[in-house]
This record gives sequence, C-alpha cells and structure tokens, in this order.
Amino acid sequence: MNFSNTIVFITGASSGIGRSCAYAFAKEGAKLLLCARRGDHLVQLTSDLEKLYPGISILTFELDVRDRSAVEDRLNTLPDAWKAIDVLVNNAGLSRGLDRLHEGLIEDWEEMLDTNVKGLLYITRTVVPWMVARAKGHIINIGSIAGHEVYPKGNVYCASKYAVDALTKGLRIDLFDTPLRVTTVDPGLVETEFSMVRFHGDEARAKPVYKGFTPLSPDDVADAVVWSASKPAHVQIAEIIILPTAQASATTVNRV
Ligand code: NDP
Ligand code: 8X3
Repeated sequence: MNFSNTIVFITGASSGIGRSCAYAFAKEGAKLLLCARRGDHLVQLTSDLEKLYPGISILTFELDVRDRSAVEDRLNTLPDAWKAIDVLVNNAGLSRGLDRLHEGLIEDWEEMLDTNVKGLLYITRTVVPWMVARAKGHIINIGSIAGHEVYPKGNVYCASKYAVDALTKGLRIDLFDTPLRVTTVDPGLVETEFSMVRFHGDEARAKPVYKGFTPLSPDDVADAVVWSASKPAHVQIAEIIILPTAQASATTVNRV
C-alpha cells in the first residue's frame, strides 16, 4: 500500500475508530486532515503521530459537524493544497440513550440525527464536488450493524445508521459515471468511547456492553477502512460488515 501524496480527511479523529484510522493511514504514508470537537485530543494525536512518523503532514481543526455554516466556512477556507482530498472517512458519530421510543429523550434524538445524518451530509456536500472536479476520490462512510438490523431500544440510533446506508447507496448511484468510489464499513460491537457517550458517562452501564467476549478494537475497523481504500482504482468495495467472532447479529452475542 502506498498512500504517499494521498490526502485522507477523517471526521471524528479525536477517539475510537477515527483515531485508529489516523494511525493506520499515517503508517501507510498518507497526509492527514483531521477534525473533531475536542481540539486538545487532536493536538495530542498530532504530537504522537509526529513522533512516530517524523515528517508526516497533518492539519487538524476543531469542528462540530452539526454546525452547517462552520463546516462550510472551515472547509472552504482550507489551503488549496489541502482541498485535494483523496479519501474522506465520514466517521464522526454517536449514540445517545437506549430507551423505548415513546420514552426517549428528544434532545438525544436530535443529537444523533444532527451528527450521524446531517453532519455527514454537510461534510459530503462540501467535499465531494472537489473530488468530482478532480475526477478522483473515495468516500468511506462508517455505518453500523445497526444500519442493517434494528435492535430493542435502538430505534433512533438504528434509524440514523439506516440513513447512512441509504445515503451511501444513493451517493454511489449518483456518482456511477465518475471515477469516484463509495464504501460503507459497518461494524458490530467495537470497544471505544461509544458506550460511555451513549450512556452519558455512566460507566456502570457502559462497561458491561463489552463484557464476556472479545469485542472488535478500533484498529480492527481501521484495518478494514485502509484495506478498502487500498484497492486498485477500478475496484470499488461497496460494503464491509465486520463483527466480533462472538457476535452473530445485532443482538446475538456469545457472552461467557
Ligand atoms: P467514539 O465515541 O470513540 O468516537 C466518536 C468520534 O466522533 C469522536 O472523535 C468524536 O469527537 C466524534 N464526534 C462526535 N460528535 C461529533 C460532532 N458533532 N462533530 C465532530 N465530531 C464528532 O466512538 P466510535 O469510534 O466507536 O464511533 C465512531 C463511529 O463508528 C460512529 O459513527 C459510530 O456510530 C460508529 N460505530 C461505532 C461502533 C461501536 O461499537 N463503537 C459500531 C458501529 C459503528 P469529539 O467528541 O471530540 O467531537
Ligand atoms: C454501534 C454498534 O450494536 O452498539 O453502532 O449499535 S451497536
């Protein structure tokens, strides 16, 4: 794999899968454009990567993908050289709450839909025209097993990931007559900050999610992302569903 002279833009690079993708693409020589809301995490990540890969090109910026005008302003004012994005990893996302739909918090629903669906759309709407103009680019969305199966109390999070699945397919169709590629990487259970965020920092609820089996690590998912980006230009990996071996479906997990 050779990603030198390749600009990879990863949203939500401050932790979990996005952070692992930054490491994995850095290892292959890519130039990294990274964003998230927690700027201090991005500063630390940059320093760690620069120690590991001296000479690496990294540009980071704080961004809330829910803020449409901030997305447009921040991306449109990037130095021109950094607008030549070759790979966009739409990773920023989250779940909030695990409630029956009629008992859910409306603020939780709005946060999930604004981030996972609208945020992904704002980023995509800005970056893809640049790719089309260059006749080059690969969009990799991070979906989920939750975009293929609805599970109890998953309602709105699942809907947001079903939407990512539909948007991935729609974008692939709309770009069918271009050299651009569109991929979705859809993991099952991955141990990251995901469950702490879902349960609003309640460790007693978050920790057991990954108990009794070996979950995926964020590096496992990053490996699939980099692999899908490494194929020859005529090969388009449409979809990867990646599960822990102990997980057979959204709700079937062999916990011992
Ligand atoms: P983490 O919570 O570890 O990481 C989420 C990342 O998204 C963070 O970097 C966070 O950064 C960023 N983010 C969240 N909201 C925003 C926002 N409004 N603007 C910009 N960045 C944002 O979780 P994961 O790594 O697990 O999640 C990454 C993706 O993977 C998500 O889309 C998730 O739905 C998906 N996924 C996760 C699975 C899992 O089991 N963990 C399984 C399947 C899919 P910050 O807070 O600094 O803004
Ligand atoms: C994250 C996986 O099953 O917790 O998308 O929703 S799950």
